[in-house]
Amino acid sequence: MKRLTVNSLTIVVLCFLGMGACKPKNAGNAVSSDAASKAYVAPGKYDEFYNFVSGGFSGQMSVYGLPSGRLLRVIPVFSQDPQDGYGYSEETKGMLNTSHGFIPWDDLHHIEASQTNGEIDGRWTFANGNNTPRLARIDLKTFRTAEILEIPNSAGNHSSPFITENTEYVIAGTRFSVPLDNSNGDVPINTYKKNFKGTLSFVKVDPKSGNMSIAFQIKTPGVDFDLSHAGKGPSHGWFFFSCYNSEQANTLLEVNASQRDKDFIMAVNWKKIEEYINQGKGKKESVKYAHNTYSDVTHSSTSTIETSVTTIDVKDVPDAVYMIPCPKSPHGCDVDPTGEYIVGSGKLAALIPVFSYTKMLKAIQDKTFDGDYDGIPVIKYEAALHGEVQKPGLGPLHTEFDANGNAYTSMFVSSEVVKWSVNDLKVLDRVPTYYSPGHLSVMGGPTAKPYGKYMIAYNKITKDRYLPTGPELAQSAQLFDISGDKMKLILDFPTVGEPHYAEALPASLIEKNSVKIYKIENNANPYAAKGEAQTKVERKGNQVHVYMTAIRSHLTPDNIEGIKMGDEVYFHVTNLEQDWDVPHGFAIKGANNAEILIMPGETQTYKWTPDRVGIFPFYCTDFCSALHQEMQGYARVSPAGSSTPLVWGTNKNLSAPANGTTQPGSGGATNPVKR
Ligand code: K7E
Ligand code: CUA
Repeated sequence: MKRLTVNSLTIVVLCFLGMGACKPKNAGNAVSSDAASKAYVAPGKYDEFYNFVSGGFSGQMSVYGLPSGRLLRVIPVFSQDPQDGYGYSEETKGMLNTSHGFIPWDDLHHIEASQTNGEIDGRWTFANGNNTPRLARIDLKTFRTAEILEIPNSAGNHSSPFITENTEYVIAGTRFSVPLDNSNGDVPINTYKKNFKGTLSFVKVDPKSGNMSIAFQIKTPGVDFDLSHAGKGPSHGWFFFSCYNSEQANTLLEVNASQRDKDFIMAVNWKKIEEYINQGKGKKESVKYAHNTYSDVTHSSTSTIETSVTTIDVKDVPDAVYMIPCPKSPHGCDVDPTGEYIVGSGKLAALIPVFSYTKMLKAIQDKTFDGDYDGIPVIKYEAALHGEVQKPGLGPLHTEFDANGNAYTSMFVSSEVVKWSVNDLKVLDRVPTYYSPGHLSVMGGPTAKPYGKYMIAYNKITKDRYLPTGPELAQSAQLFDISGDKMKLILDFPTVGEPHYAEALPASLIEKNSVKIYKIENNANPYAAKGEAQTKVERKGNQVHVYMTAIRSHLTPDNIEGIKMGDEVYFHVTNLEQDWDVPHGFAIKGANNAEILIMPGETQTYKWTPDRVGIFPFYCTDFCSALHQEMQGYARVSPAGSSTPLVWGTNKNLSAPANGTTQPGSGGATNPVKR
């Protein structure tokens, strides 16, 4: 959620009443040097965890080492990244294709790591695109976005990408209910109740390749789905979704969607729905959505527009969907490691309700219902309730768990983290955060076997916490040692973009699988030049294709003539290196995109449309060797219709004259240059 989601009036009133300290005291001296040394990782030493952090409105995912807080990488996912050419190169543009065309930005909120038997397996992380609904899968061997799947019949994919305990499904619940894609959307907005619907998409993950496909979508009454978590252990087979706006308001939601005392957690028995689907109860509907994959062999993306999806209406799946009342505009919906307890965090509630899976089942069996919500049975609140955490703090948002039966809940309004016992619901400890935490992350917190040890609060507001940087201030993470009874702050570090959810994975699961280079002999990019002998320049109509290689410290060819105004020039650059950590970059003056950064053995393509006649320098953008500054060249652009012949080479005297009369015998091979 973004900054002041709890309406500002509430905050002012609460602060005024002295019910919560909006700015904790002693913000500067909360850390002893003894505590801080726990976050110290000496130069040259490795961190214990990789921490994958959402970038929010940056559309990226960043990777930090823990406990040091050192930034290791920013992985481009839903947004173009000029740092490595993602979304700019011809090969990666397709990753950002959607049914709306090329969409170079999104709002990435949640990270979920793949699991096997309820434990992190270190293969992939998933991420949601909140604006133009999408799901992404990141390959942890390469730290690259391997796949992006658009979600049809959806608007604001917030309740996502939470997964089941064997990564059978990754979920996408719509935040905005809307008229569905193949219905008439040209309706008055105030016909929300009649025409707007919600959907919950169950996306199947291929256990081997990781490839995603939409198995089915459940159509629900129009509400806002906020967050979710899968059941695990005994509750495996169920999914729990918090929803707000059960009032079905379509305007001024801060007031109109805060009317009811309780909204809901929707409990979905997806195993049962699978059965209905297998019995043919689903309906194929025509929709349009993009499915983009990236290959490490062709070093290219493929974007396919899919045209149908299977939907099933909640009304047609009796005994599979129930509502549990949850006070008051719930946000986080978190399941404890045992799978027995479901925690709902009502943003405006002064307590935290904890539901029991066993009690819920019993209530369903005994039909202990309190009427229905648009046909969905509503379980009596008390019948599903394990109990309430009393006076936890103000503005509860998200809860994480450790390995010892404790829960940690972020309090946005009172700026603190509250530790409580899942069994007896007693508050055990509280610690201030600076300021207004959103998500928390305990190491392994959403799994069946948390590692515990550290907890991080991701803060929305930092105010005076760092050196000022003008009106826009850093957002930040705060690392706490939770190995003892009391939580201890040990480190602050600023984050890239706005952090929402994050997950930390033991380095031992990932480190050993990290890809170092791409083998040049496996490079199947159709434009690869797998050696300098294969370099060439070809004209196809007004397209000029440059098959270029890069190796320390020259580009081949580095002189190109015969490009003309009106041409589109494609530089297909293959990095011939086969050593770890030797990328080369490429850029040319006046190109209106980014640079590209090419990893060893890879081919990437840079498109340039010259806008004037003249000489255009190009160069390697990554400081790759002592003679990196020498890694440069020139392209000559002649007027349209001129007769300058197409010639190219490296360490070769090209013979095209100034006025464009053709010389015989020009063009072709390269004189090899020693490294
Ligand atoms: Cu609370 Cu989008 Cu998960 Cu942010 S959401 S904080
Ligand atoms: Cu290659 Cu600098």
